Amino acid sequence: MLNEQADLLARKVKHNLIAENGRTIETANAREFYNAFCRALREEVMAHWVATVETVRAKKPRVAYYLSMEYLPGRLTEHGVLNVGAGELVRATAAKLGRKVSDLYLAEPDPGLGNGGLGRLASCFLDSLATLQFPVRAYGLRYQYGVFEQEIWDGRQVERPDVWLLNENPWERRHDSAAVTVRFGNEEVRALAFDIPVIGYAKNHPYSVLTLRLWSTKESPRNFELQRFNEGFLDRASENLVLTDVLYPNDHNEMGKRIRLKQEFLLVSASLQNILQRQMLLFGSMENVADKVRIQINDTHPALVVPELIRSLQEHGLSWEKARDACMEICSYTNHTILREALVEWNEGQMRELLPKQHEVIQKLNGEFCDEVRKKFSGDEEKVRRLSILEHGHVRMAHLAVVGSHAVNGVAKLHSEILKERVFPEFDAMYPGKFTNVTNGVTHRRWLLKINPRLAQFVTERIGDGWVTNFGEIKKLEKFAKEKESQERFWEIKRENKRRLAEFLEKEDPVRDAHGMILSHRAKLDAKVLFDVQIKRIHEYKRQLMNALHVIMLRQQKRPGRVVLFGGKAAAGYERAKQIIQLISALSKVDDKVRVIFVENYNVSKAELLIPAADLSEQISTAGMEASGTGNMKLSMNGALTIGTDDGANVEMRASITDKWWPFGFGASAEENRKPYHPGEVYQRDEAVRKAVDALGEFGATELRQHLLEHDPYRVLQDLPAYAAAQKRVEELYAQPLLWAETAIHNMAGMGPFSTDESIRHYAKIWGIEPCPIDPKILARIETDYTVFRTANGH
Ligand code: 26W
Repeated sequence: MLNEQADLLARKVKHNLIAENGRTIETANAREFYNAFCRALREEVMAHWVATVETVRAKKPRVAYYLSMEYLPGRLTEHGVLNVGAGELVRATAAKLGRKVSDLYLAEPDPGLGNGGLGRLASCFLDSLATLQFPVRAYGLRYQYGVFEQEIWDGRQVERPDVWLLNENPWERRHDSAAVTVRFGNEEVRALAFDIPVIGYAKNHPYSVLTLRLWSTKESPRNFELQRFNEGFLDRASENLVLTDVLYPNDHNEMGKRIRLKQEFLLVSASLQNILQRQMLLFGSMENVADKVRIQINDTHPALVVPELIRSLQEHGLSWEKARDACMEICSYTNHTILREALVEWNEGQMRELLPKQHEVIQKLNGEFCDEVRKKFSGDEEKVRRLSILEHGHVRMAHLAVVGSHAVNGVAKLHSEILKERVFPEFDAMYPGKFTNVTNGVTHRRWLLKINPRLAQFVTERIGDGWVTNFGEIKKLEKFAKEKESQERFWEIKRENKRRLAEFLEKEDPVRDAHGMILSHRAKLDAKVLFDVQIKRIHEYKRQLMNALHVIMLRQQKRPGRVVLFGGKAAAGYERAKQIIQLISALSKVDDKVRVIFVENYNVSKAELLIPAADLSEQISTAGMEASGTGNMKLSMNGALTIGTDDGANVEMRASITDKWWPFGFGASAEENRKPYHPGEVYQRDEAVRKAVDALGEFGATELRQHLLEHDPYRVLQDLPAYAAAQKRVEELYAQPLLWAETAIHNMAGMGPFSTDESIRHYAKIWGIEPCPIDPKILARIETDYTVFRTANGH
């Protein structure tokens, strides 16, 4: 059976190579082989994709639309193959064609259409939505250049363009009939749709395929403004052509750029047109739109959907009141950060100029809203000013999103509490019940099953494979934590993963000189020592600097060896984050048994290598600052122990794992972090801290030192002594490998609540949608039609 299927697929790949690439299997290069193979696979997926779409079209359920400026899907092929259970088939097929599967999987670029947590969360959600067969569609932008590629030249970050679309992308399908025109005032831009299939996991039923639709202005020749060109304005003539060219490579920091505003509106307007067209097609009217459509606003970036939806519904004949009420029923908004500098505000003048009609709607909406506030708080003008969407010539996008939605959620319990009590307290009083929490998760199918096959096998051998679709079952692993055989097997697997990472770093992680020339690769790592891992965007609040100071302490105190791995990008204009990278790089140059490695260009693919190899997971943000974190979950389900503050989702992880198996918690609480604090006092009081801080100069970090002593806004020095004490406990436990393994297995067992399957069930309640599995009759009909084509091809 497998052999026959592999023969068939192999023939299809060969056919595809000849038909599309003009190549034979003998002459095709790696890239061509990859393209042909993926096209053959995509063909297999098409019937399910069409059947998913047609089932929804036939059943006409309420549908949720996910709007996000960012996605970080990671490489698609291997994950898709795994989800449909075709791993063996693909391996056998590749073998028949004389190629390695790894050549197939690794030839694929990693699409960097996002910055970090927010984008990766969106992609985990899509996996769960597809697997749970919810009627959902996702929209985003097809950036020509994703987040920059990071190189480290003599310790400094250098940004390189990410050219992921250099070659044809076999997983996207351009959909010309879905193109729409977006209007900025009188200016028109054509947006083209590119669809990417999101393949759900399935074992005992047909798998569903969701659509991720990405808009691009690049490919449409209409977007070139000949008139402007003739007037001599080349840059303005092609502005709309390049609108979707780059992802703004910034997280937690708003930049207020005109092109960014245009990008946000492009996503909103193109997606909404598509959504409302579907509504008209299925129901022939907007009367029931508030019943049939739900829209999720992923952070404030797509918040312009509020005025644009109200405006469009009025254009379709609804009254102002009906349009406004429908908008609030339809929209909900997720907040992903409370950092001030990330709360987006647009200049009102700019918005009026670029989006006059939408601005008018915002004004009217805000007028009504302010009156409501006055009524509720008996004319308290101070309150009105604080809540208003428009303030001092700015449009506050978070306020717009809150006013225009029926549900607002944070991404972990602590974060949602802080949102309600500190960021939007008056909004909460205004609209009781609107604020809720949906704790983040990760898809354990990518982040355990796919990236750590040995550990996945370990789990399945002990508790069966039910955990793959019902992650709550991971709890059953508890029973095995005490078992010596399991503890030893755990270590075998962890060591193997550590060796695999070490091998990769030796071959692929370069050390470069000041001109970017590769001098060498990393020296051999000892898989027996502790692998201590901090991987995430470089940001002051995430406190990579505290970790670096601790490395200095370890060395000064001649403590046992370990490997401290860092990975992460700094926003191009974020000077202090770049200084932190320089400091870490300087530390990595010192030959010491406490080794430091800064892994270049951290992205989803690198995460997939690093996470299974981690012993210790660094989740050390200043309590109250990290909304949730999701790397914390990935590392923990791969058997790393967390050293962490009571921040974001750490709090809930700790509660689920229980204090007994959470030995490395430390640091001030979010509440304590509201009290005044003087870094100089810690420096005076604590000798170990003083010595470490004073050594910063040796590594060229005098500015960082100064900043710590005078300001230290993220309280690095405050928590450093407690952090060092927790690290001491790490050392002690690592010296007892079996007890460490027991603890790690308990940590894995406690991760049940942190699958995105859970988060998505919660969102589905907010949206009020039900699963809509493929109708077998529809699939059968489509497969019949499809088979005719297959036969015509001689298969
Ligand atoms: C436009 C500037 C900008 C860009 C991105 C501001 C803010 C953002 C994001 C909201 C930042 C972000 O990615 N936040 C992270 O979201 C994750 C998913 O919910 C959380 O796990 C992280 O804690 C949070 O920092």
